[in-house]
Amino acid sequence: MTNVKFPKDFIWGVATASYQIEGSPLADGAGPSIWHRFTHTPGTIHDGDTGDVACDHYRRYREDVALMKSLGIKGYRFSISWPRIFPKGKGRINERGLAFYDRLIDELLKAGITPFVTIYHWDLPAALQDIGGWTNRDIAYWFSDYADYLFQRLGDRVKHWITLNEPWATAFVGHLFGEHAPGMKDIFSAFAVVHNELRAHSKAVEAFRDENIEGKIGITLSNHSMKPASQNEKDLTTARVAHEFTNYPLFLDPIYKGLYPETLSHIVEEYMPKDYLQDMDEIKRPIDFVGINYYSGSLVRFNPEKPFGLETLDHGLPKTEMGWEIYPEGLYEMLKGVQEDYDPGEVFITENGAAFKDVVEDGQVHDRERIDYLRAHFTQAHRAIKDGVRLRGYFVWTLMDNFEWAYGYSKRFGIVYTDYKTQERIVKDSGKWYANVISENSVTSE
Ligand code: IFM
Repeated sequence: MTNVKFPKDFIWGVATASYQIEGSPLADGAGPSIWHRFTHTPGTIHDGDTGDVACDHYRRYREDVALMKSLGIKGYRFSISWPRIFPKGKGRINERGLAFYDRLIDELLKAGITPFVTIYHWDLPAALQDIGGWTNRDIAYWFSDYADYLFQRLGDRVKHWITLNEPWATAFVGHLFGEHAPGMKDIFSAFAVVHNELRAHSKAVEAFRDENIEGKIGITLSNHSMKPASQNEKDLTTARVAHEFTNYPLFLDPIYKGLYPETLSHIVEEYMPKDYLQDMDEIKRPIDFVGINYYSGSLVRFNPEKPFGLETLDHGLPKTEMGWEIYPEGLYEMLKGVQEDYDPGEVFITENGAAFKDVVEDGQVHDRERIDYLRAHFTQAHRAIKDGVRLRGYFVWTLMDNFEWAYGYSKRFGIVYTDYKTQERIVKDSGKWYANVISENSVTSE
């Protein structure tokens, strides 16, 4: 058994997102989001689930903050629902929507928990979708105006801002695979979205700097380890392209270098919006930290029969309830890669966690597998710190079981169990274990 100690001031946190937990999507003058519309479209979501109630956090946030406090949580990453603040995405402001986040932030600060605000975690105002959503170039202005308003109103208390959560998923799961809102299946739209997300991110960072408020701003990116299945030249190149396309390089190369990743750009050039190169200088803009989301990994092999010659294979490792292989070393690879490739001032793991089939027995949830999963990933995070990564915090996905997008409520990722009938929260064994990790600031590996 070895015990690894984390740096003093390391931020142990949990993460959530507005549509996944809040419920009351139209309360207090909010406009509908694309997710509200999508979930109310038959056939889109497992079992016809919606976010209408979710964890009822909009009304129970005080109890949820108290719960976090009782676990010793130091940081809370949550997202703000754009259509609560701007019901039509732009123009008229809805003060009652903002008031909810005002109260939440005050409650967190009172509990000694540092707020990390994600400005966009997928719930675009439906009114903006009606005029093209993320495919419309003007979204860079709509988004930065929205972000700027948050900086002005909440920037006295929020010191960590994340512009976008997993822009890859918005572009490809939402616009190419059609599994997420807005449910489109068009490759040209998907690449236009990537580009407009980068433009919007950059404009918001510019607005943040112009406000001259104290605080840090970054972006959160999804990652899936893509290791070559062999040392064969073709497998190596395919794995490289898969990494550039699926992971942080697709967004961080433009942000840090003003270019899309080299190998990839030759392949996808034809799908990029016309004249995209003219925007690259503006996209390149310093950020203060990078947020890494990491869950799983695959092996990559070249197969000419597959689109772009890309075939992914299992490592042969155990899987979570999502069917995702548990590959903790991939977290180390991502952290190390980000530090070496861009040398960001700070790095946060903004999401990591796992879904398992949880059962309540005598009022308890013995989720041994989740503890093992987290322990293995914490250990890799520690290894990365030892090897020079400026990792400052770790946000477990997620505080409590919630609406897992197209999977509805069928997948449970929480360290707290949500009983959706009664809204009772039950701290799982993993939650108790995590509380102990936080209080000791260390992890014991078996
Ligand atoms: O639930 C999601 C979250 O909204 C974004 N990252 C991945 C999580 C698990 O699928």
